[in-house]
Amino acid sequence: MDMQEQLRRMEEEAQSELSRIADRAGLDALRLKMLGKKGELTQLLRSMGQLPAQERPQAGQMINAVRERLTAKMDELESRIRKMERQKKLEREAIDVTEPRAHTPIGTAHPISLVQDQLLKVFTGMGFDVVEGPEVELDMFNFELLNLPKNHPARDAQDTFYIEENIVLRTHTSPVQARTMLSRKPPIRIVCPGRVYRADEVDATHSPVFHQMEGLVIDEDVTMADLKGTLDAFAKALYGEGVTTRFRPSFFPFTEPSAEVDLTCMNCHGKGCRVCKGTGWIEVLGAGMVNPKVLDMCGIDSKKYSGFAFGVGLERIVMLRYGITDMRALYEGDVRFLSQFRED
Ligand code: 2U9
Repeated sequence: MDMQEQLRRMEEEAQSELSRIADRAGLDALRLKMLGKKGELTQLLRSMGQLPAQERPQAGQMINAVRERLTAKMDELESRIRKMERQKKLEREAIDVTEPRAHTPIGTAHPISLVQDQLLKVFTGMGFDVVEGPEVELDMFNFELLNLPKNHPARDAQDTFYIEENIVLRTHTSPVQARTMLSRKPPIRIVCPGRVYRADEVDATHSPVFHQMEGLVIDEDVTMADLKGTLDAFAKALYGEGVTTRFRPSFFPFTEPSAEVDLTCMNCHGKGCRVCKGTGWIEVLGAGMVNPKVLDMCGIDSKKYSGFAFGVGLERIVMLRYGITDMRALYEGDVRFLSQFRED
């Protein structure tokens, strides 16, 4: 068989194979079979050396023409295959944007967090820093430096969870203030929110774990008027202009003088109702001027500086705000209860 006939058959066969190929693997195989290093056409080109010299140019031209035709056909098929693959990929990855999504419940902030955030906003707005500290505390920071010596009744084993003889679960956030006084110089203006622990029986108004926010201001010439003004501004920011404060004398070892602080009842605006038991006032804060003994123990010169402190229980504010009558609902984690406090 002469070369021309061989070439014709080769092309015919390749064309017929090409018409049957439907995927990339098949095309690659044919390309290799015809045009690869050991491909049929390549071999034919090589064997040209055996032809008489005058026939070579024409043979070369013919082989090249076949190669060009096949290459063009293969390239065309390749582009068709690529389109097909892309189409298949798109179909495989299709997303039905109209399909209803699986229900993903969205959580809400806990009502205690909502109230804590609101209080922090008010105090940071007045220039207070927010400071946090450990919940497992040294006796020294929780009691000693706050003028609660070893035999003080507030340290009774009934009130305090002891980890070791000198390590307790903090019973208030006051140790955070004591630590801050030891590490910072006045002026100090801080609020300390956080979880505190007391060995109380659980009932509608008591829990062994609850939340407080305490505040401390220390500078030169800080007076009871500053305390009153600050808490008054706090009450108004929280409940509106019509709300004011009332101070009643009290006692805390860490403040002197000390006061229980009432706010105008936000339910009846002072007229007297069920919530305030007819008095027109609601007790929400404790406060006082920092006991000079405490200032000195915490490394602050009580002759040069004075300060005030206050404390508020967050649970009480939360219960008043949302009309919750049993504190236990705040700790049970029932989403039917908690989802009622979404603020959006
Ligand atoms: C330092 C000095 C003084 C913090 C204070 C109170 C008054 C107070 C209660 C409110 C409700 C606790 O959660 S509650 O039961 N707190 O009445 N706390 S003055 O006084 C401090 C704290 C730290 C160094």
